[in-house]
Amino acid sequence: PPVIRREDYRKPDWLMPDVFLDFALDPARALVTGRLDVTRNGAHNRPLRLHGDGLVPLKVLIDGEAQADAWRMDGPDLVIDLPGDAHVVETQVAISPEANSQLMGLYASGGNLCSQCEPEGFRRMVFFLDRPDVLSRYRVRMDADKARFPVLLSNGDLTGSGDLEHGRHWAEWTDPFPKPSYLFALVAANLSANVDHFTTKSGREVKLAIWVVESDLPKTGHAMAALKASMAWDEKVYGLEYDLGEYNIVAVHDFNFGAMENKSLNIFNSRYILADPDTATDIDYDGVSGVVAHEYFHNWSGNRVTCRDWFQLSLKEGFTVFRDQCFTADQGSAAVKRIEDVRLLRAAQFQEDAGPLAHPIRPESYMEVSNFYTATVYNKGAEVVRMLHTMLGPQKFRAGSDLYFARHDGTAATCEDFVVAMEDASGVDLSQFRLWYSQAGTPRVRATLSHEPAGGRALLTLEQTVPPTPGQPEKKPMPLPLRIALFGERSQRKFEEERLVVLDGERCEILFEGIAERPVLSINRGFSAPVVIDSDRSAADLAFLSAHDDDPFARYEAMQQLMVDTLTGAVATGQADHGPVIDAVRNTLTDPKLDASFIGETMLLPSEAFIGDQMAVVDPVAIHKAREALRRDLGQALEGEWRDAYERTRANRFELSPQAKGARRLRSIALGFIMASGASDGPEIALRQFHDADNMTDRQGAFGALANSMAPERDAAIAAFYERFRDNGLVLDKWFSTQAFSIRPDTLDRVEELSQHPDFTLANPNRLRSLVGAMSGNQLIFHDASGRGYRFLADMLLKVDGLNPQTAAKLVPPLGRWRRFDEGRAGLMKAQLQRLLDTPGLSKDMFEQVSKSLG
Ligand code: HT7
Ligand code: ZN
Repeated sequence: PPVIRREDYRKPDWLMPDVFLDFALDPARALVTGRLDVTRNGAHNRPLRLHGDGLVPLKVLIDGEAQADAWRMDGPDLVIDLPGDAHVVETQVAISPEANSQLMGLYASGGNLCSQCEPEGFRRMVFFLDRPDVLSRYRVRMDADKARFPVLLSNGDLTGSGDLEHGRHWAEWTDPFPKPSYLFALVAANLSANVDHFTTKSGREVKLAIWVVESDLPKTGHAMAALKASMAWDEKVYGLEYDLGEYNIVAVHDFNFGAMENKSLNIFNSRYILADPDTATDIDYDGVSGVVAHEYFHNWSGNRVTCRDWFQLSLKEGFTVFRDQCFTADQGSAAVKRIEDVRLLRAAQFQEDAGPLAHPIRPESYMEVSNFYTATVYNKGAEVVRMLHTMLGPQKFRAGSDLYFARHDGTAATCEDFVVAMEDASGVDLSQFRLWYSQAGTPRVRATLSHEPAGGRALLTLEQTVPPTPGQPEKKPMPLPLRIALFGERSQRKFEEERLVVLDGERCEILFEGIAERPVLSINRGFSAPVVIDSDRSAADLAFLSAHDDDPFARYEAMQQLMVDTLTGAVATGQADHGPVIDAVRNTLTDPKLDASFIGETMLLPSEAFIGDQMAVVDPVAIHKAREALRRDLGQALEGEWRDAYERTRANRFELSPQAKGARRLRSIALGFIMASGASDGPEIALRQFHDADNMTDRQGAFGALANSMAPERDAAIAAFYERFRDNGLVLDKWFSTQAFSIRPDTLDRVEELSQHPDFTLANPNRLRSLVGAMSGNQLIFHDASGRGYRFLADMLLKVDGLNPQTAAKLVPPLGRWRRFDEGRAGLMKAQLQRLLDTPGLSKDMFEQVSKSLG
């Protein structure tokens, strides 16, 4: 497949200020007509090239006339020679939504019809200038069978509707805001709406509607509350107001991603809309509010100001993730939110940055753009915006964002435009900062602190390296904003106020004066830069920080580092001293000043994958053993404290307050440690929690603990869970994933068995990820030395590629980590990648991921 390069960007040859689309809808065969007002963009004589993907033109009219010799097909595209500077081009095609298994373009889900256009799905519905820098005003007419599809929606305002012959009806929608095709949406459905209203700060009344199947209406309250809170937050924090009279959200069960921010008609994966205590965990509730907010915030960061080309994706995604992270932090515990975001960054993005698929947040090239909706573009992109916020301070950052929106409203912008706006508004030179957009790889900082007691001085030396990544062997030093403080070991007090040090060279020294006692270093507080810190802090220093640091993230981090050092030491030497971790955990667990949610986060052991990331050669079995040994010892040594925590977090009835959520979190973690201690009543306690729970968080917590156990209670829980929730697809996904995450030795057998289960289907991305994605995230099981896990994944990928290449390609990366493993496993992983690559007819999506993974 051809490689598309950022440097080859050329402005569009033709523009298309106004378009009219007509959809005569039918699940089997929909007729789509596009009438496009096209204008030549600049002085040239190039033809009009309209993108298509799998389309056959039934009709092509130029200014109302069929001119057969004026157009031709060039591969999937329609190329038209146009004599003048302005013409009307009309085309018609037939498409089959119900045969569309890729879930891109117009497709059927649960009997309803919906569209997904980002990034290049529009061209699967109609010949078009399907690129984000061509903005048009849309008028859309659709007609459909009224009984089957009573609800007809598109972007903007409803400007007409009526009944037709033969039981059909029609609707016309007009969107006054020019937009690129990727923000187009259409829905024809039999759904009901939860309707509410929001009044903007300037007094505009907005009708809010969340469309779901009628029986799911009671599960939409949390999403609606999140939408209204997001609208208010964007007004308060960014001064940004909603700009239309309607905001519609439609939930569908078959969706390749989380949700889509189409102008005024968001389409969501139902897992990010539906929540009630019986079926959604607290994590699910947070997912709903985070994604609802994210899509809402796109109305400005993405829609009003969009991206010039797909290389600029992080312009909208990085900024919007940063915005949704700040929103969530403001709604509840900022410390816990930061910890969760950093955990995700390390799990998904640091691994990506260290592997064959590493790319800068603004990539230089791609074969298939869908492969670039990555943790790097989204989550590292958000960290880059966060660093700007840290370095400029909140006022200047806000001035920069105001300038960016004012300057680029209604246009397709670049990452460079964003940085220039920040620079112009703040007066801060961001020349070197631009490296964050162009260099891949996670910088490492070595921090060495020396103390001279006599002079009361401490000297901190910082050295940075940025590792080579594919195509980027040499790196320049990046500006790294590091929040730093020193604490007195004896006095347990912080010396002076925290400093913000921007390490912008390879090395720097920072002098602290008035340091009379031995200092302990707290660095990268709040995770102010997305880097790895190597320091020589002892276990005692880390335990000290975990108890006394006044930055909650740094406190969590110290505990994590202590656990990681203990576990990597155990893997390397086969010996472990768990004492310091046990003492530190006891201190935190019994600290009455800490809230339960923070305690819960801090008690979580580093994941097996993260421990592996710290090692030269990953040994999944040794890591698993070391981690389980620490869990057991923590469980046994602190059994009384865990039981105490378990009892004190018991609630009488379900509530969604931060305190109640924290208590549930800690309770399930305590249950896990009680089970790990080997206490004979562990499985019984878990089964009781499973049955007595009045909410999914407690039930799932117990189910997860039992799924790992060899006790007979496990089978009872699996059967009961299935019986109770077999008709609820989202909950059934949990049933599959919980079993696929199990550390039991028979998990691969069970996963293979589940892949034959009547409720398993490759056609639904959520279900696929719940089994196949979960299994490949289970380090012990996926990396079984026999290679069975690798073979199972490749078997599934081959089947899915023919149906939904975009979703298949996203599941490839675990195989691409072969360089990190011993020769045996590496060979087996490579063999499966090679098998995929050798398969005739592999999709472009898979080809790119697999060929890059082989390296
Ligand atoms: N901007 C949206 C991206 C998206 C997407 C990308 C590829 C394939 C399917 C997709 N559905 C939605 C989601 C977001 O970031 O808000
Ligand atoms: Zn987004």
